Amino acid sequence: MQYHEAEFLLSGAQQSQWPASDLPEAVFAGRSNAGKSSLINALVNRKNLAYAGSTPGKTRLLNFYLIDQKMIFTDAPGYGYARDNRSSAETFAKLMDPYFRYRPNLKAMVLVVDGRRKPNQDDILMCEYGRHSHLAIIVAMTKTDKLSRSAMLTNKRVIASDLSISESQIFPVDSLKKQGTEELFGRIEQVLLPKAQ
Ligand SMILES: Nc1nc2c(ncn2[C@@H]2O[C@H](COP(=O)(O)OP(=O)(O)OP(=O)(O)O)[C@@H](O)[C@H]2O)c(=O)[nH]1
Ligand SMILES: [Mg+2]
Repeated sequence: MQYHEAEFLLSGAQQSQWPASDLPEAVFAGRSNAGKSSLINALVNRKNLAYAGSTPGKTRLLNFYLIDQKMIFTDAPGYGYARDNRSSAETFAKLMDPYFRYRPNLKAMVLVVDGRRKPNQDDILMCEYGRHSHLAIIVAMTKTDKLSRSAMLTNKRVIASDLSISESQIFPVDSLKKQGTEELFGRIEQVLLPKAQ
């Protein structure tokens, strides 16, 4: 496992609270409980950097992390939490709109989907929103530890087709055992820091 340095920068929602940095940035977006915070922890091999948990709605604000002194990962609140009808991808996108619009160093969206589930309308919307905002889209398919290899491959095909994305941009990961995380980290680095490769 490669070592990565990770530092919590700050947590906020308003533009005035975003960290003043022009390092390339990737936002982790996805349905509530899909595994965004656990994935950030797994990518940098830390247990409790980002706050993860079994109750949906754990992440409330944008949380910014400085990674290896050269890029920023942003953990976003989840959308689609059933008991909170304000949390559809559309409402979420509106809330996040200034961030997508006025954060020039934001380069990529890691769309986090639960590997056992078919993408829903919210995921499709979020993916389109990312494209519309000219972000590179990388899909992280989480919880693959709960799937057989053949089920994982089938679901990967469905996710690619539903999101109109190439299968090569979908990265299966198991955040608990840290399977697939180095490949995903490498891809994010490639997108955010193309010249360094
Ligand atoms: N088995 C398994 N469980 C996972 C994996 N990734 C996340 N989980 C579990 O899924 C639950 C939700 O994980 P979080 O990382 O908090 O999800 P989130 O997307 O950040 O959720 P919100 O902040 O509420 O939007 C937790 O109980 C995690 O332990 C995985 O790869 N495998
Ligand atoms: Mg979270």
